[in-house]
Amino acid sequence: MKRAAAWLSVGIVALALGAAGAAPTSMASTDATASGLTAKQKRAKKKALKKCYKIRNKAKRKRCVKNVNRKYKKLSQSQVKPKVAVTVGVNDDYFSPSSSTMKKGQAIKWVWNNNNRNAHNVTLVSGPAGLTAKDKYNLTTPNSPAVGYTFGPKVLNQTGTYNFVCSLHSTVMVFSVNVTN
Ligand SMILES: [Cu+2]
Repeated sequence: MKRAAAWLSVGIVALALGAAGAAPTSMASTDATASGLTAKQKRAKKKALKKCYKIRNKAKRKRCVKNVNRKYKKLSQSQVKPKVAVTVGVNDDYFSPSSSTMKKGQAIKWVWNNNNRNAHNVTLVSGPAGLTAKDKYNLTTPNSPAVGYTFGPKVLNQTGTYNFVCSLHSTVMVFSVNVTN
């Protein structure tokens, strides 16, 4: 009798642990998909998944679910507006501030001062290792008009230090941002 009771309680503990262990994972995945999708897109995703679950072949069913999840994850990410963490003033002839910090995945934006008389640009001169050529190209402007110009928001996805200059006034117009995890 005693032994049976002990086994029973072990079983209950294991069940409770199992439930507790499963809960965070399912919650996290709901949150991730919920973030950037409209109600209509959420319904479409649900419908697409339902269709997948009807597939008898296990491998095909898995592939179907994977594809649907991937498609809507991509969509949700593309719809999330980046948070502008740093706004940099572009002035005659200095950036303000001249240095800053932000988190990976946040955005930076440059705003030209309305009292400017000089043209300027934003030119990335060095960045974290692993920055792609596309990223580098994407972080440089042509020479601007003196006023009425903005650049960004640009999301920075690599940690490390990005050094910018205005190549027209490169000795005085310098700006660096340190991106952290
Ligand atoms: Cu300049």
